[in-house]
Amino acid sequence: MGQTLEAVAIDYQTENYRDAYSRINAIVIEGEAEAHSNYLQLAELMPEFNEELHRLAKMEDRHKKGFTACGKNLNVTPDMDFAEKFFSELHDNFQKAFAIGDIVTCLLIQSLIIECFAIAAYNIYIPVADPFARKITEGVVKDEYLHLNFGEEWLQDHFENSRATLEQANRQNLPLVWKMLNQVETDAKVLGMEKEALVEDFMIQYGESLGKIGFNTRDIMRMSAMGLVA
Ligand code: Y39
Ligand code: FE
Ligand code: FE
Ligand code: FE
Repeated sequence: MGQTLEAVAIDYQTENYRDAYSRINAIVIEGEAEAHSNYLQLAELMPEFNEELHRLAKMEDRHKKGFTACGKNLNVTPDMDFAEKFFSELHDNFQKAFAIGDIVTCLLIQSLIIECFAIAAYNIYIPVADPFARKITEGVVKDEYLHLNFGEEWLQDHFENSRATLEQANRQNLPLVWKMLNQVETDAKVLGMEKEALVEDFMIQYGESLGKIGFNTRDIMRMSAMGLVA
């Protein structure tokens, strides 16, 4: 895509850049912290994967530390209040699903939706990041594919029993992603990240995952459209 080919000079020290970074950086830090906690909660629901899920949780904690360093490196104070609100609806839906032991919905929210969101955002960020953040983000994004893969494999193995719940959880949570993207569109653009590129990468990744799990093309089209009408 054009974004990776055009060499756009970005001044990482401007007030404008650092102001936008205070929100995007906070979102990423909060997202990693919640992902850490979500995998620990998933471990409670899936004791047979306890060790693996603790390993994934530990990676998320490392990611959080890495991105915290990225903010410090630019002398930015992350706006954590903004970030907490940003994730609150997805967070609440995960907690509600956890409370009733709904593994399928928890996996859809964390391992599919949030991981695909992270993969899209990090891949789009890498070419426009400052050199310090670029190195960290390159390391992080590799792990996010492992997290996505965990959810894909389990849901693939339990597809027939999960299908209806996945459709329902998709209907409830995909619209939140578009709402979240709209909230950060302006800030992301200041960082050199176009909303169209984020949406495109998210949809490609998410659609591919639904396909791996067992949905057909028609299902994937229908499920993807859920977000767009919200
Ligand atoms: O699994 C993970 O590590 C995911 C928590 C991290 C999500 C990060 C969310 C990134 C959204 C950034 C939006 C920038 C435009
Ligand atoms: Fe593109
Ligand atoms: Fe992560
Ligand atoms: Fe992750």
